[in-house]
Amino acid sequence: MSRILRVAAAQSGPIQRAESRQAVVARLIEMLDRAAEKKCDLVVFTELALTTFFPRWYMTDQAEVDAWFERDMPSLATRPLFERAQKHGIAFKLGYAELTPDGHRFNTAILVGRDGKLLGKYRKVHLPGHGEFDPARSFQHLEKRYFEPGDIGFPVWRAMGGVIGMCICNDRRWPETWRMLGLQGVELVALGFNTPSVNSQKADEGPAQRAFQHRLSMQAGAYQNATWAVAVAKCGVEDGHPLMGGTMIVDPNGEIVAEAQTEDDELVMWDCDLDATRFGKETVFDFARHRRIEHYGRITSQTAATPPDK
Ligand code: CDT
Repeated sequence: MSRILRVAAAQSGPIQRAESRQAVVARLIEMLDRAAEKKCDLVVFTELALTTFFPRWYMTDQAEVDAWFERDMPSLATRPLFERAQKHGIAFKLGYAELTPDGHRFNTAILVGRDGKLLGKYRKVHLPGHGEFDPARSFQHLEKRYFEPGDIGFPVWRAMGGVIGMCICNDRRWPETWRMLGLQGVELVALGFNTPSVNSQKADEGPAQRAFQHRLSMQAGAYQNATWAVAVAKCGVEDGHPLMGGTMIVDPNGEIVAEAQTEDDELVMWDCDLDATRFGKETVFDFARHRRIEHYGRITSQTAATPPDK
């Protein structure tokens, strides 16, 4: 049986603060339709795909914060996306801000199967930024204020003939994320990102360096775990704040095989042969033969780096 997944990375251009969920969902459906025309199996949408990147705004009124969150999924606004995907028989991954019935807030991604049913959920573990207004930054990044760290680890799912995992934006910079997924035999990692084009704490770190760090993280994660990796940007200028592009599909050898050309709504497609993950998994990254867990204790027993006294 062929294990080729035709994947569409559905990059979102900017979403302005005033743009309604309905208008955004219409844009996502337009990309979904184009992916269906091309006979894609899976469409990967970005992180917080339904709104502007609201953690850049400092808010103190909880009602104002909660207006950016979804209490139900599908919600009234997103139901048309679920229905259209089901009609096409296409699976999708969607990122959104989740408010749970018992009042917890997460930066979440879901995987929805071809039948429109929820296959899996992931909640972002590595939350970047800060929790209070920081006047020293050129702009704010308040994910630590608005979200709790994910509480369900790094699950993977058997789906579409393969093993699929998800992570979200900043997670891609952490080898721990990739290895947790790799240790479960992941064959395709889907993620979305909202990455400012400039470092708010280092003005001379601009788009070129940010793009380099993004590629480095994606390519290393894919290669070192012999997995396909699909990274989908939200990008362009949102209310004066530039987000970098760089939507890409990376093969299990760490090579970028397809990349976006714009900072707008754009589809990037590739036929991902899941069997191409076998070689790496059975040779240089055959974890069972080569990993030496007796030397890895620090990875789960400490957070801060502790250099020797002298
Ligand atoms: N959305 C997200 O996680 N963005 C971060 C920005 C880091 S700067 C605080 C990223 O890692 O791309």
